[in-house]
Amino acid sequence: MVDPRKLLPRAQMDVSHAVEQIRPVVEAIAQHGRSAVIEATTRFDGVVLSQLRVADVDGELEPEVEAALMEAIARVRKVHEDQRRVEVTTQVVPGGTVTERWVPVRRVGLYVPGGLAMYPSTVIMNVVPAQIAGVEQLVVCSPPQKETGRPDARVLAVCKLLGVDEVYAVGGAQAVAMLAYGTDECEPVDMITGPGNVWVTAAKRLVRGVVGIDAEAGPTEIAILADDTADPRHVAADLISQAEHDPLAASVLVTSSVGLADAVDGMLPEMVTATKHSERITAALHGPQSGVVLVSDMEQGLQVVDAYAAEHLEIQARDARALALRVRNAGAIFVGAYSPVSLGDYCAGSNHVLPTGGCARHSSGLSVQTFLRGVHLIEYNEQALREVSGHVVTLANVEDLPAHGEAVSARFHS
Ligand code: HSO
Ligand code: ZN
Repeated sequence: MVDPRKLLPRAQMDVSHAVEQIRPVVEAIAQHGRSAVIEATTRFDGVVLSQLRVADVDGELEPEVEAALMEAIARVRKVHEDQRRVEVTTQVVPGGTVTERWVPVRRVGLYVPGGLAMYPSTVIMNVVPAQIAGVEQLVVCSPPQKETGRPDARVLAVCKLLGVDEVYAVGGAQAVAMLAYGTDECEPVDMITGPGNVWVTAAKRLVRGVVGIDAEAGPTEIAILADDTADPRHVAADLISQAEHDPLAASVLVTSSVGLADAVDGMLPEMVTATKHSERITAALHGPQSGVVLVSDMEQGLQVVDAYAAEHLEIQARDARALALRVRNAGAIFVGAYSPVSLGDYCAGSNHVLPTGGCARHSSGLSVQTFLRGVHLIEYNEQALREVSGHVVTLANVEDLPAHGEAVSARFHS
């Protein structure tokens, strides 16, 4: 049988090659700590640091940027506060209960890229859920700039707005290694999240297990499921918007309307030329990962978008909400004409760290849950254990693990 996922091409990123190149750096930091971090920073960033931790976490922001960030923070907080989990106790039998507790990860490291790929909004999308989950210690690492030896002023300003004060001017694979193994000045973390280039991703792959890591993010993707009621100008604008991230970004239109497909196709060249990053947008739109899929009707459209499992799925069609409720696989679904992906990137209140590369088939985006562990508390009294002991012994014997059964029966025969 043809795997429908293979019909829609996806951009690939070669992380394994980078893993081998970065291994010695990570190992040196695991062994020698601070001095190896400083050495790697000198080598890769061309900055000689005397101090890794940033002394005063603060930076300049224009007033309208600060206002927009505050609005984004407020909305993301509002949505994520509703994601708090409640402790549930199930009485299995009288005298026998199981309680599920939700315990936050204690110390989390967030990697924030510097330069072009530095997104203040992504800092919000990582920090806010962690804080709401109850993470006690949040550490940010971001590369030092040549002139100041400090991370980007906007990174520092957002950290200040969010109340994060432990920030290190360390970037790349060396930041991931420092967070995972710790140094004299930086206690190791339990989990690392945040985006990064191929070196950061490779280092995260290397330290996975020593610490928890979030998903490996691939190039961003937008799929739009549209019928003849969609406005071609909006569709084209949204396809362009995510193509703006990366020449490897994917923009896929799935439509039952040849008229819409033609109209979008007709508008794209002029709209692309008029926008600032037309070069990388053109590369993304012309890459094998982008294109138009014509379907016979919305039913078939649903099958295509499910097989593709896009990071972002927009539905611009009649009964958009009803269609959205039938989608099984998507990182986030943007319903109707007035819910573009750009809204979700900044100010919808939803999270923009979402599964890419088809991972939406099995994974969710970043949320409060990402930073919580469900821990079962098992509490049976003597009577409740006695009643079920026969079954435990039987199952232990079936698995040829008699000492398991004896651990129970020992309590009842002296
Ligand atoms: N669309 C990106 C997130 C982002 N967009 C940040 C703008 N800034 C991946 O979901
Ligand atoms: Zn975006």
